[in-house]
Amino acid sequence: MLSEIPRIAVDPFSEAFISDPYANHAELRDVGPVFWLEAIGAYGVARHDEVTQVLGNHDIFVSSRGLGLADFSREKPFRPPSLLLEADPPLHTRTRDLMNRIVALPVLRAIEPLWREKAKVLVDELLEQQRFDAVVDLAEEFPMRIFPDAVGLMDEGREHLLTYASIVFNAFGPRNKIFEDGMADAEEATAWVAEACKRENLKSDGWGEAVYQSADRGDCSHDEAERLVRSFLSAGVDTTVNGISNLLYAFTQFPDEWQKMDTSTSATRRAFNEGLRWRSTVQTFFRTVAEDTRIGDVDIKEGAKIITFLATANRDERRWDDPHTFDVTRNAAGHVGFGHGIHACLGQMVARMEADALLSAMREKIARIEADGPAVPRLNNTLCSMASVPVKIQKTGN
Ligand code: OVV
Repeated sequence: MLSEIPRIAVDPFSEAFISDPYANHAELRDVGPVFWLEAIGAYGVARHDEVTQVLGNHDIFVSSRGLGLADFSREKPFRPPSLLLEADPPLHTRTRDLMNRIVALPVLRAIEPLWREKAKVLVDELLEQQRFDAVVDLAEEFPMRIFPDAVGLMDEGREHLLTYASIVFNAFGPRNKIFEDGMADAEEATAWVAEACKRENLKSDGWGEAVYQSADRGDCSHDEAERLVRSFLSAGVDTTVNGISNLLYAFTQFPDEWQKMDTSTSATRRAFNEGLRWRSTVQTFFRTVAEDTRIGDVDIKEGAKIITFLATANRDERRWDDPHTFDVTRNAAGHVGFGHGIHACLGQMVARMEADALLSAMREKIARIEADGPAVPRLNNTLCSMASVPVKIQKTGN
C-alpha cells in the first residue's frame, strides 16, 4: 500500500531558513525519508541514506535537466548548461575524463610546493596582526592567490570571479530577493568570465590552456573547451573560499579542536573533511526524475524535481555519532559535502590540497584561534557562505 507522503511548509530558500539553515534541518530529517515541499513544489530527501541513494542513481535522478529548481526541459537554463555539472552520461563521462586528467594527482603534486610556500607567506603576513578577519583576510585571499594562476587566467579583473560564482550558485534556487540582490554586478562579471575562458586570454602554462590542448587532440570541440574552462571558474573559487571560511568558523565554535590538529597531512585532511561535514559549503543540489520511480514506498513521477539536502545528511544522527559536534579526530569519510556518485566533486583533490597547505602553515605558527566578535553570514541560495569571521590568535612559542 502506498503511504501518504509527508508535506511540509518550510521554504528552504526563504531568508529565515538560509540565515540559519541548521536550525531547520532536524524537521527535514525527521518528517520522513522523502517529503514534499509545498513552498517550492519539489520532493526532498535529507537523510544520509536517501541522499546517497538519489545521487547514486544517476540514470533516474538526472543532472541534464538542471541542478536547481528549474527543469531545463521546460525552462531556458539560466546560462548555457555546464558540460559537467548539468550533463548525464555519455556526455558527462567524456567531459569528466578529460577534466580529471587536467587535475590529476601528478599535476597537483607538481604545484603543491608552490601552494605551500604561498600559504606560509600569507600566514606570516597575518601573524603581524593578532586579530584579523578569517574570511576577508584569509579564506578569500588564499584561493585568489593560487587558483587563478593555476588556471592561467588573465591578471586584470580577477575580482569578478567571486561575484560570478555567487550568481551561479544563487541561480540554482528560485528568483527570490537573495538571487536579485546578487545580480547587481552580474553583467560585468559574466562578460569578464566569458572573455577569461577564451584561449587567447589564457596563459600558456595553465589548466585552461590544457583543456584547449585536449580539444586539439580531439577529446572535445574547441567550443566545449571554452565551456569547460568556465567550469573551473564557476566551481573552483567560491567553493574553496567558503570551505575554508566554514572550517575556520568551526574552529571558532570549538576552539579546543585546534590543538588536537597537528601539521601533518593526515591531520589537516581529517579536519577539512570534518569541517565540510559539520558545515557543508554546498548545502543543496537538485536532480530531476527522468522516469517514474519509487523512494521507499512513495511513488514519484517523471518530471518531478527533488532537492537533496547534502548539509542535512551530513548531520544525520542515523549515520553519525554526535553529529553536531565538530571533532577533528573524527573520520568523516562518507560525508556528502563533495556530493556522491558520478558527479562527486571533480576538484576535491584541488580543494583538499589548498586546505592542507593553508592549515599546516597556520598550525605551525598559531597555537590558538578564537572568535573575536560575531560571525556574519552572507546569504546565498546554495552556498553556506560567510561575509565575516573575526578571529584573534595566539602564536606558537617557537
Ligand atoms: C560544482 C559546480 C558548481 C557550479 C558550476 C559548475 C560546477 C560548472 O561546471 O560550471
